[in-house]
Amino acid sequence: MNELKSVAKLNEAFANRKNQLYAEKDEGKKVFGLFCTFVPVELIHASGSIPVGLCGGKDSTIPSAEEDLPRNLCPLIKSSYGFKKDKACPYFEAADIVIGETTCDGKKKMFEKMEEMVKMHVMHLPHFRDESSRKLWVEEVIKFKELIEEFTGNKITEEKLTEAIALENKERELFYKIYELRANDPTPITGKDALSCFQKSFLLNIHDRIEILTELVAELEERVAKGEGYTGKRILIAGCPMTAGNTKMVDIVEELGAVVVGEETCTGTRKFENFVEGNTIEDIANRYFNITCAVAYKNDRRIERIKELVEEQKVDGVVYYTLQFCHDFNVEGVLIEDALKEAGIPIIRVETDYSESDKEQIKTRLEAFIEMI
Ligand code: BJ8
Repeated sequence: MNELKSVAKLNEAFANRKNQLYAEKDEGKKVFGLFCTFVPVELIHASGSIPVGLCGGKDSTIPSAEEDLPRNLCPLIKSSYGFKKDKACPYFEAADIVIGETTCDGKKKMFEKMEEMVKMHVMHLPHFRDESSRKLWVEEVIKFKELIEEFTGNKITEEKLTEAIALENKERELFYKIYELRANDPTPITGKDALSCFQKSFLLNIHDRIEILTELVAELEERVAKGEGYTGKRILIAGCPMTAGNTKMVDIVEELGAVVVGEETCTGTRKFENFVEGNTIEDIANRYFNITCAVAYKNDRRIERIKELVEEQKVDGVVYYTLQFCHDFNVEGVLIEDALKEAGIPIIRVETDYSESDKEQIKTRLEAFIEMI
């Protein structure tokens, strides 16, 4: 099948992004480096600044990180730290400030060490999902707005905020549409290309993203109308984010002839689901508060959402993917496996890191799983 033109355009925009970002910086815009989908990017846009996701998906920077951090730590945390230490990520180097959050223990403690290398602000994310936690989070988002205004010297006006909300909501709408199209059989896009869209959407300029994703939707609609696309066992990957540089699971699944039709991850549904409903700071805070990350205590909504996605995307089996030493997603995986088995949904749990050393072993396990479902 011919390459999607919009995906080629996305790759081109990515190749130019570093220069474009530094040019925007030269114009006086501040760059905010981000680790997590909990950070409300609308506020950053509304101040005339630029949010960018930071590197953290490669093995290459881990040895340098392990000189400072314990080895038995999540590879995403070590890789990110190593990228900053080695000055190997252009986005990290462009960032005027890095925003962290109190999600998992490893990240939050790593931030204390990273603060020696870069200016940081850490948001307090409560782990309960009750009303008092929601209020605390609204307060944190207000504090974040104040920090942005002070740091950039730009006032976040109601008008700018409304504009920023509309832009981010537009991108969410496009990702919803892409998911609807992926629900077709044959599915019009590979998991590999879909993941690339998610990974790059953390890096590209918001206007470029909207333009390219709009074109992608049109191309996928055309494929669906012609009945073109990819067949094979339909897989949902659920679990940890697959940060740029990390395509290991999708590669293995698709090398085995199956096709990934959804990602219940922060490089998937957790990035785009739920709109900001309204134009106040509280409306923004509420949208982010509902992200179903495994760091939450009692995260039942996540289990329900995975079951719904299995139905919506016509999934044959779930690959539950965790990074080594990610206790939140690993332990929650036990609860999810129980719930899915009870519902008669095939699931396999895979724990891995960024190295290639276990690839063949994972391939053998997944091959048997895919044959069985
Ligand atoms: S909202 S998933 S981006 S915290 S770093 S938790 S893999 S041990 S990244 Fe995440 Fe925000 Fe949640 Fe999404 Fe585990 Fe590693 Fe921690 Fe991780």
